[in-house]
Amino acid sequence: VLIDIKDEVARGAALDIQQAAPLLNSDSIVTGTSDPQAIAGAELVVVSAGLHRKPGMDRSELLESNAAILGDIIENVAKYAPQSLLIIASNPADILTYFAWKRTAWPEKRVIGLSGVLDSARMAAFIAMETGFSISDINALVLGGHGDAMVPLPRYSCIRGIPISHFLNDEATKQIVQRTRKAGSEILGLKKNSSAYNAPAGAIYTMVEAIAKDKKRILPCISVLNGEFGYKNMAMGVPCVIGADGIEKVIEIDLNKEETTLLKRSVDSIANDLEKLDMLITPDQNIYKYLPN
Ligand code: LAC
Repeated sequence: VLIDIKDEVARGAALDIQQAAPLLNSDSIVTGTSDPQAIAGAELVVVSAGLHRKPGMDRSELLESNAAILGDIIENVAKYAPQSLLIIASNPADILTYFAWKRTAWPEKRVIGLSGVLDSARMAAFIAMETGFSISDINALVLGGHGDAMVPLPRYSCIRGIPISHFLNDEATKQIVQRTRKAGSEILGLKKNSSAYNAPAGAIYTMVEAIAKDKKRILPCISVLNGEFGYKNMAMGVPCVIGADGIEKVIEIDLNKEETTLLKRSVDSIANDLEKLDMLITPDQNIYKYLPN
């Protein structure tokens, strides 16, 4: 079921998907509505509502408006689908994932944010474009926040198990890292009236499939941290085992000095936004300050 405050828009979008079902050999029934109660009993809810950026804007600039939009939505999810898992795709995704976790007071593993699957796909696409090798053999990893300070990790990126440093020199790798960080803005700058759409949709599909089929995939997703990588009371992209229970485990990988510094920079930018969120939410729902261990 698709839900939008604009009832007819939701119904139209649902019909469009329904009419694609025969072509995808799918017997799914897709409906659209503005009634939040339609999610009653849902096992998984994906929230992609909110404003998108205009060219030149930072994702953090959406915080105030999108926290307001998500406040009501999260309340409805907690009310009508209290047993569900929640995927947050709205921006700024790290902050809003934390916000959703705080608001629902659900266990950390049930609230998952979209970031690393998308950012890693982008990095993999750039590696394929640069090397000319099949995307089937390319595996990239991006951690940290879903903002310009995100941390693409060339050392953990490979082509059929062979580190990318075997194929790409430092300069080429640096370009790929930079382009990955700005990949969303690059698209926005070209399209102007819409942010990226297909790659985020594909990333959400990947996460939903891992949950629905209990695949135990290792996917970089935004998780609320409880000491992992040295941080707690905040959320950011980390490697997660994703299955039917949501984030079944956060996998802590070794980071070298440079990678640790880059992650800290990303954390600082998230912390900055969390403080803004702190001012936006009422005292009884107050968040704790993030605390590096
Ligand atoms: C992007 C937006 C969706 O990265 O955050 O394209």
